[in-house]
Amino acid sequence: MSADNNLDLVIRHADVVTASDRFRCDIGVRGGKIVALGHGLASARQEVDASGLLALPGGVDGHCHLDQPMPDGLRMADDFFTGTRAAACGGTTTVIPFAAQEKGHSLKAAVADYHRRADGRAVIDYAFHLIVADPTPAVLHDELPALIRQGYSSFKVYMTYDDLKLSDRQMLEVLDVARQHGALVMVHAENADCISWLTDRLVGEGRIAPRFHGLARPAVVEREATHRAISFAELVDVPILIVHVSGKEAIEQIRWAQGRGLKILAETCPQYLYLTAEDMGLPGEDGSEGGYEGAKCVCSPPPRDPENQAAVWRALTNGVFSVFSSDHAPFRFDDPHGKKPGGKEQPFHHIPNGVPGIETRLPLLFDGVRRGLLSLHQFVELTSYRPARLYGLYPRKGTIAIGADADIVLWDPMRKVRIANGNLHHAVDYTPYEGMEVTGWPMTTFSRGEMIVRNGEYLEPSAGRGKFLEAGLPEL
Ligand code: DUC
Ligand code: ZN
Ligand code: ZN
Repeated sequence: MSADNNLDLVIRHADVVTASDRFRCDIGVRGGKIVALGHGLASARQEVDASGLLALPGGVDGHCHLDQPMPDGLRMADDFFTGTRAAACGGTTTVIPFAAQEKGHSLKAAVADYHRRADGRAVIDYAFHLIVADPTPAVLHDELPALIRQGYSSFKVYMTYDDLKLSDRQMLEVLDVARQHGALVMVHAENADCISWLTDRLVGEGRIAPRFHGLARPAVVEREATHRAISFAELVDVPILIVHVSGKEAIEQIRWAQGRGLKILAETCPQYLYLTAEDMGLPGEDGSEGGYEGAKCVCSPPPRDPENQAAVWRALTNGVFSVFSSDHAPFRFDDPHGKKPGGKEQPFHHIPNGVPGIETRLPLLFDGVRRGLLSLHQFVELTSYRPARLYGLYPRKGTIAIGADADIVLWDPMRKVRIANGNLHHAVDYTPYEGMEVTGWPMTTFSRGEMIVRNGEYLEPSAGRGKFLEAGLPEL
């Protein structure tokens, strides 16, 4: 092989898997891009042997929360540095967290603030979704159209949470803007009034332990809102994506809509495959209502039961879901700014919602490949290719192809790992998956051709090397 200074990096003997293909080749990288796929490529400044490993497109985590401003003295544990570090160690090379509008404030200001939080901190590339919490005429007619043109082409709306929720009328108005401009709306589908009525009743009865969070948000509450969101999308004639779907009843609504030819996309997350309502607090032996440890698994929608977990796995197998994201929402457990607001154990409705999972997302789903529930191609499709397309980042992200960014993960499909928080790279003091054993782990991660994790070791690339990605319009 002749020396060829043109290539910065060659990954030799790669067993490349994309959403559609599998082939063996060397991967040549120059200037952060894949420039050659072939056999016997000329030697490069850096040579890596990928024998025995899969070469996958780096993961695209299309739903995670990093350094998002929080009300009431709460604080997310992960900022753009620790969050993207953990993502990279988990085989993810692009994250898409949320620039969240506060009611009474402009959306543009939220985006500017969020850039300040990301600048100089991220170690992998990132785009932003928007959260539209106050769709005033100025937001609908000026800010949103301008932001879509500037590379923010997806936005989330909430049907619950007092500080975020939209009325049905507001939902329709936001969906209409998305239709006119080709953007994608992500919907958090839970019925706010049902939740507040159930919460008041539970609290009135003194049923306030973390596990009652699940009883305040039963499946029917998610099912009703899912159906309503689908109806709005049909009325406005625009695709939507229902995020963090937790189980059978919401899945039935989505399948029903898809069967009618509506473009209803859906996302699920690791917590709905691996956690159940019991994780929010088993009754104690003395019949007490479960301890505060259950707060670690409080998220919305809540984890349900094994039958629902099986339904979520089936829907992944059958193509009901387009994307698999972490919904990483990092609150420390033993922390007055986290799961113990004000330093005290709190009634369930004052526990910040969310679980960490940015680093464990890919290994937890890969277990479905080992169990024969998903093909390798489905795994790549759900975790990288489809999120890249839906959020306007393809073909720069989401595949291994000439011209794409060299965001590549060398994956050991046989490696057994027992998940332990001590080995993770986020800034949260727990993982809800502690002690679970998975087979398959990301060994080496390249971001735009730079090796940032080697054999599981984080190489401490410079914070701020991660670039902001202007998203194009969604490709559905
Ligand atoms: N639910 C959300 O809607 N967002 C963050 C985490 C959660 O549990
Ligand atoms: Zn949500
Ligand atoms: Zn979320």
